[in-house]
Amino acid sequence: MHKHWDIFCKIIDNFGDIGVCWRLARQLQAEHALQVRLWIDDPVVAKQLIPSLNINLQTQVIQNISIDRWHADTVFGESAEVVIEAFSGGLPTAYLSKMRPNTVWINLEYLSAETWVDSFHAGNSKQGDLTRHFFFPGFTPATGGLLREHDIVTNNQLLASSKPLQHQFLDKLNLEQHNRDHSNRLKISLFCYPHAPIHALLSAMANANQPTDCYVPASSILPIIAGFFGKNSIVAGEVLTHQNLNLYVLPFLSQADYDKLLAICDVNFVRGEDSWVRAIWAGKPFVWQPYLQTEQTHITKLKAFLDLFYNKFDGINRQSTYDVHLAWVGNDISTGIWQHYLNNLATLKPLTLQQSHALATQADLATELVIFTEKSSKIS
Ligand code: TRH
Repeated sequence: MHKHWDIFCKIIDNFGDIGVCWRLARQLQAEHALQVRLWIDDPVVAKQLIPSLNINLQTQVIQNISIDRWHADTVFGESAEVVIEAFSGGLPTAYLSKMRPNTVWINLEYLSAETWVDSFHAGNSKQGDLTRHFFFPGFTPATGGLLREHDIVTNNQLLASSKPLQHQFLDKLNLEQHNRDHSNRLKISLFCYPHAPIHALLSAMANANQPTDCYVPASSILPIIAGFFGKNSIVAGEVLTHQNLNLYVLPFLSQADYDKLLAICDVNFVRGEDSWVRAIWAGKPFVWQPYLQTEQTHITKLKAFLDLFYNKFDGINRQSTYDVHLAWVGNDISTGIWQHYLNNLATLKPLTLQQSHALATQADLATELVIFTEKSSKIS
C-alpha cells in the first residue's frame, strides 16, 4: 500500500481547483489513513477555502495535511510514492527530476458526464522513464467516480429531515429569526458566474407566485445583485426585498457549512465542478452552470450531464429541468420558465433524491484512486 501522497494544486482561477484538492487531501487522510502533502501555488486563494491557512508560512499542518507552497524555484526533497497532478496543472521540473519509474504519477482530470470519458479513463502515456496516468472522475462505474465523503449523503438527509438541526444551522448564520417568520417560503441558494442572467433570475423569483428566500454566499456576483436592488454595493448580513423575493447576503461559507446550506434549500444554483457535485449529494433539485469554455464546449458538457442525470425523469419533469438549465446558460431566464420549473418542484424533489442515492452506490473518487494506484504501480 502506498502511504505517501503528494497533491500538486495549481490554482488556475476561482475556487474549484483548491476546493477539489483540499477535499480530496482530507478524504485520503481521514478515510484511507494516508500521509498527504498538498502543494499549493497561490496561498491567498487557498485561504478562502482553508481559513486557518497562514499565507506567510512555507509549510504547515492543518487537519493532518501538510500544506506546502511551491513555485518555479522550489527545491524539493524526495518525491512521494504517489503524485497527483491536479487538472493538468503541470509538475515543477525540479520535482519531476526526483520522481522514479515506480512513482505513481496521476493526472486528475476535470469532471465531465460526456460518454467518451468511460474509454479515456485510466489511460497513460510515457514521459521518459516515467508513466503519467490519466484519471477521469465521472458518473459511471467505468470512470474514477465522484468525490464523496462516506457520511455526506446520510448527514445531508439527517439535516434535511430535522427541523431542530436546521434551526441550529440557521441560527449560526443569523437567519433563524427570519426563518421562524417565513418558514413556508421557498429556500434557494445562489452561487454562479457573474455572466449568468442574474437580474432576469431575480426578477423571475420576485414575480413568481411562490414567496422565495434566496441565500447568496458572498462572491464576485454581489455587485450585480446590488444593481438589481438599485444599490452600489452590498455586504454579508444585508437582507434585500423586492415583491415576492427576499434575498439574504451570506458570508462566503466554510465547505462544511456550504454543504449544509445546500441540504436545507429547496433549489440550489451551483457552478463549476465542486459545488455541482455537492448539489448532487444534497439531493435537492439544482441548476448547474458549467464553467464557460470556448467553442460552446460547456454547452456540450451541460447537455451530456442533463442526458445522464435526468434520463429517468418523465417527460414534463425532464423538459422543465432542461428548459431552466438552457435558459440559465443561454442568458435569458423568463418568469414563465422559472414558474414552470417551480410548478414541477414537488415531483422533481423525490426524483433528484433518487438519482443522488443511485450515484452514491458507486465507489467514490478517493477510494477509486487508492485502488487505481495499487493497480497502476504494477504497470509503471
Ligand atoms: O469556483 P469554481 O468556478 O471553480 C472551478 C474553477 O474555476 C476551475 O478552474 C474550473 O475549471 C472549474 O470550476 C470547472 O466552482 P466550484 O468548482 O464549484 O468551486 C467552488 C468551491 O467553493 C467549492 O469547493 C465549494 C466552495 N464554496 C465554499 O466553500 N463556500 C461558499 O460559500 C461557496 C459559495 C462555495
